[in-house]
Amino acid sequence: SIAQWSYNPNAVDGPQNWKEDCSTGKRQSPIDIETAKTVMDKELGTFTLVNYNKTLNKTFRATNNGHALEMGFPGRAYNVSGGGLNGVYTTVQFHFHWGANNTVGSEHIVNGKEYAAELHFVSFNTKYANLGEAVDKPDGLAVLGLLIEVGEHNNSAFSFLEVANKLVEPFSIVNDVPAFTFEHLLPDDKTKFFRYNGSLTTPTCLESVTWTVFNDHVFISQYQMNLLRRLKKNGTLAEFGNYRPVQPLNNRIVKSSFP
Ligand code: SG5
Ligand code: ZN
Repeated sequence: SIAQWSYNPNAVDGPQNWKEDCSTGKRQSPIDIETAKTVMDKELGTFTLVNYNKTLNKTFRATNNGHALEMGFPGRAYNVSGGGLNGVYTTVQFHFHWGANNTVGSEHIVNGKEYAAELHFVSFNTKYANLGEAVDKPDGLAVLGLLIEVGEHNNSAFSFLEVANKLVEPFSIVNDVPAFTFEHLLPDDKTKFFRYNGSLTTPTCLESVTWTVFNDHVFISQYQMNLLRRLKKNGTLAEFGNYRPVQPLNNRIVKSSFP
C-alpha cells in the first residue's frame, strides 16, 4: 500500500516529497507546455470517441476520495481511439483538479500560464485485461486533459456538478448520477491538441500515460467552480487545491496536432 500523501507544499508528505516514481521517474506529469518548442506531427490525426456523443441509459458513481471528485462508470461503453493513439482505450472515469482561487488549479500549464481547473478523462488500453493490468505499462493509459477557465454560466453541460453538494465530506459516494453527454464537456475543436508521454499525477506516479491536452479550453461558472472548492479533505483540499506542480520535461518532445 502507498504512504499518506498531500498537496501541502510545506508538509513532509507534500508533492516535493512524494516517493517512488514521483521522485525517480524521468517521464513525469504534469508539464509546462512551451508551445514554441512543440513539434507538429501530421500523423496524430483525429480522435474517434465512441458514445461520447450519447446519453446512455446508465448511472454514474460520483466519489470524493479526499483527493479529487471522480465520476466513475461501469462497463466499457466509452472508447477512445485515433488521435495518434495505438489501439483502443476504454474510459473508466473522469475527475477534476483545481486550486484555492481562479489563478491556480490546472496541472498542465501552457507557456507558464496556469488555469483554474483541469478535467481528466482516464482510459486504459484494451490490449490489457483491466485497469490494474494496464496501470503500470508504458502504453497502458490514455488521459484526455482539458484546461478549464471560469466564465459565463452558459453551459448546462456541467450541471452534474450539483452532485458535489452531496460530496462535501471525504469518502462520500453518490451512486445514481444520471448519465449525461461527455462530448459537451470537451472543447468544440478536438482536432487541436498536444501529445506527450508521461505519468499519473498522483502517487505512485506510474509512467503509463499517453497524455493529450487540448489546445482549446472549456468554461465553467464561478458557481460551479465553488461547488468543487467546497469538497473537504482535512481542510487541505480547500487550502492547497489538488494539483501537482509541473515536472522536468527531461529529453521528451511534446507534439502538436496543428501548426
Ligand atoms: C485522481 O487522479 C483520481 C485517481 C487518479 C489520479 O486522484 O482520483 C479521483 O478521481 C478520486 C476518486 O483516480 C482514482 O484513484 C480512481 C481509479 O488515478 C487513476 O486514474 C489511476 C488509474 C491520477 O490520475 S491522473 O494522472 O489522470 N491525474
Ligand atoms: Zn488527474
